[in-house]
This record gives sequence, C-alpha cells and structure tokens, in this order.
Amino acid sequence: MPSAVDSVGLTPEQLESFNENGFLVVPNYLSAEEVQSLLTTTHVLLENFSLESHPMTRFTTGDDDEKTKHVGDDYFLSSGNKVHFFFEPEAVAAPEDDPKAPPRLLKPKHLAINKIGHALHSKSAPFEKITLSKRNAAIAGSLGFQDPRCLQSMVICKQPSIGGPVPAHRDSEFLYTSPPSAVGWWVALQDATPGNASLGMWKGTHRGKKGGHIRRRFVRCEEGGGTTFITNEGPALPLGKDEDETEDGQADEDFEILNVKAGDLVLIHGNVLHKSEKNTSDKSRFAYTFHVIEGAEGWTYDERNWLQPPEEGFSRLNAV
Ligand SMILES: O=C(O)CCC(=O)C(=O)O
Repeated sequence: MPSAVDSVGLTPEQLESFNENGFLVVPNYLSAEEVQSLLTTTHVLLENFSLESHPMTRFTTGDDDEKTKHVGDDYFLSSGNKVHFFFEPEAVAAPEDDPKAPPRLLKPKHLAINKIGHALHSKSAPFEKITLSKRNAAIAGSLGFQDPRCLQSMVICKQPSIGGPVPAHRDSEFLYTSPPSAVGWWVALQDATPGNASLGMWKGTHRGKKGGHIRRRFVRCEEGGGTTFITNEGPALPLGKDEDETEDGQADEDFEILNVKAGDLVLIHGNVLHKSEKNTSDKSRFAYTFHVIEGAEGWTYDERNWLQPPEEGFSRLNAV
C-alpha cells in the first residue's frame, strides 16, 4: 500500500487536525519493508552490543530526584551523538545476598533494554534513511518549519511485562528552544494498542488555554553533574501562539490511548501532554521516535538542555 504521506507533506485536513488536537495519526506512513528494515536493524543492535564496558545505566523519565540521578550519568549525557543502550529498571538488580555488589541482568540483554538512543538518525544508515528524508522534510514544511533539524532519535522497546511507564510530559520540556518548536515523529514498529501500553494523548493540551505552556525544563545541573527540572523563564508557547492566553485550568485527566498499526506515524506537538503506561502484557511494543526543532534564525537552542549539539550541528532533514 502506498504511504499516506509522500513528499508533498500533509494535507490541509491533516494539518487542521494536528493544530486542533496537538497530534496526528498518519496510517501507513512506513511500508512493510521499511518497518522490517528498522526492526531487523534494532534486533541486530540488541544482540550485538557489548555488556563488558556497559555502566548498566537504567532509564526512567520519572520526576523524583532518585530517578533523575539515574539518567544523569555520563553514559546518558554523552549519548546525543552515539548509539547507547539503556536498561529497564526492572531488568537489573544487585544480587539478593550482596546488595552492594554491581547490578546484574535478570533477563537476556535483548529483553532487558528500555531504549536505544539518541543518534540512530545519524549513526545507523537504515534509521538515517528513514529519518532525514524528503518525506519528513515535506511534513516539516507543512508544519511551518523553515530549517527543520533532527536532534535526537530512539527506539523505545516497551518489553513484555516490564516495559516501564513514561509519565505525562510535553516534549519541549526536554528539548527546549526559545520560543518552543519541538515536534515528535513517533512510528510504531509493532502494533501498539491499549493492551500493550500504547501512547496516551490528551487532546488539545498543547494550547495555552488548556495549560499547554512549557512551565518546567529538564536541564543539566550547573554543578555536580546530572540532570534536574527547573522552572522555565523563557517563552512557553510556540511563535504565533498568544502568550497572554491564560490557562482555564486543566480538565480532568483525559488521555486517549491510541490504537495504531506497525508503520503508522503519530506526529506529536511539543506542547501536548502525552504518556504511556507500563507494559504488563506479553507483547512487546517497539516504536521508533525522533524529534525535530526549528534551526532557523530567531529560535535559540538552550545551552542548559540535557542534549547538546554535536560539533557539526543537528542533522538537517532532507539530507539523504
Ligand atoms: O513510546 C512511548 O512509550 C513514549 C514516547 C514519548 O513519550 C516521547 O517520545 O515523547
């Protein structure tokens, strides 16, 4: 089946839906062959990475200090231009009889990884081809980007039984430009359903009126290494959105759990609230996701963001 988006970008109806809801599902964005190519590459990566020099870094996006310490180590902070492997917290533990001993894997390594990141788009040819494509440049053009730059990419594995939850967040809290500009491309590599911890999207929460302001930011600590959340003092809404738009307060929690097929794309506005639950099912839920920011003059990439640009700068879409 041909892709629902070719190099002409989004239709006016798709754009309207994205602007209205803060996300858009594009069915059949990748062909079955493209999905298979990314899955095969992922499995090769998972089978072949070495445990020998691995610091056993676990990945969580929780808000408490203990958790942010885990993601704050050098292996995480230096992953912006590398392919690094982050473990599920539940897949790693110190031996019961020796709690101070180094942590050990409780599962085979390919079933223990939470995510692979953050430079698949520049360090792995199959991912690069899918990411820095004309098709994505055209989508970015439809969304109003002038110089769209891909700054991070990852495969999120959501392993059966242990795939950890991703708490509700807005992507521009993590990838802040002034003014905010981040958009996420999230592509299901396996079917993602309410039964295996699919994405939960809260419609409309990208808007100022619905509390869509970027109020906090995930940054590198000024001293002592690691990462933390700080209050955002910069612009809180994308260009052209009314900064005076006051919040009406958020309605009761209302996440729509998406039901998408392998190959479908979900475009995620950087200000929209989204999350995913723990995967308690026996089915994995692999997804490939990458994020794009505005690289044109007038947008500043924040120097305290946890992710800093490589020497050559963030990758232009339409490069391959
Ligand atoms: O894949 C998931 O479970 C969550 C992904 C997500 O929230 C993101 O990429 O911003």
